[in-house]
Amino acid sequence: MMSKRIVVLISGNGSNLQAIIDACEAKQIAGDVVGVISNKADVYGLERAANHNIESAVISHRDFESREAYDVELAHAIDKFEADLVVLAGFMRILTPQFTEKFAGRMLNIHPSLLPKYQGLNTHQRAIDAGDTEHGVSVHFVTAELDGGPVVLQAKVPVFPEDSADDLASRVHEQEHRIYPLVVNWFVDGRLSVADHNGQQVAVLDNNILGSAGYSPE
Ligand code: NHR
Ligand code: GAR
Repeated sequence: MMSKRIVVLISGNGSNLQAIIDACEAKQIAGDVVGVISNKADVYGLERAANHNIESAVISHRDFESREAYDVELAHAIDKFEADLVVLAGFMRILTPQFTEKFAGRMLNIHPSLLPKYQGLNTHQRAIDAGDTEHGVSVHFVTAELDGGPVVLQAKVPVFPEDSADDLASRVHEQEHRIYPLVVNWFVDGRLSVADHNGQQVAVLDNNILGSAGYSPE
């Protein structure tokens, strides 16, 4: 089978990008990161791409009058890379329904909470403020509904009483770097897809419909 073409969208550090690049190079993912697109210039994730001779582009949202116009340009850039899969890895711009429709079923996001808890931003602080003893991360398909698409896999971490949001974020990050390459590999291997089930979008892995927590043991 032809190796799949992966395009990663970032806004910052790109440690998840790095985990996916490393997994591709180690042949743990039967694909290649062929392009990286950032909405911000001068972020470290762009350097990571350059270090691996991966083409990158900066498309700044500031150069566009509307979200729609921005997303048209973003979609065009992704199409130029002939992407099979679009991976959001710390990408911080909300995407329009036209964009999510175009890449439906082939766009993943990693969100730092146990969805459906804490959609949106500042998830670690919100988990601490709520007194949660358990927190985590979710990989999900991207739909028009922000952080609302079908969950594929979650990982949990404990929250300790003295944790700062940064402590918790770094504990979650370790899990992110384990689960995101795994899910990307399921997709490129053709084991993972989205289906309509009685009018509901669901994630399907090896012909099994995944529940609201995705493929998570227990
Ligand atoms: N777009 C759609 N339509 N659906 C999703 O599920 C998306 C998405 C775009 C990004 C990532 C998401 C996250 O994992 C993501 C999922 C940015 C914001 C946000 O409020 C919220 C959620 C996510 C990403 N962004 C502000 C905006 O106005 C800008 C914030 C900033 O620049 O710092 O776009 O958490
Ligand atoms: C990750 O923790 C990811 O879950 C989160 O941003 C971080 C990016 O880190 N994503 C969001 O908050 C999306 N709104 P990275 O740039 O080092 O991969």
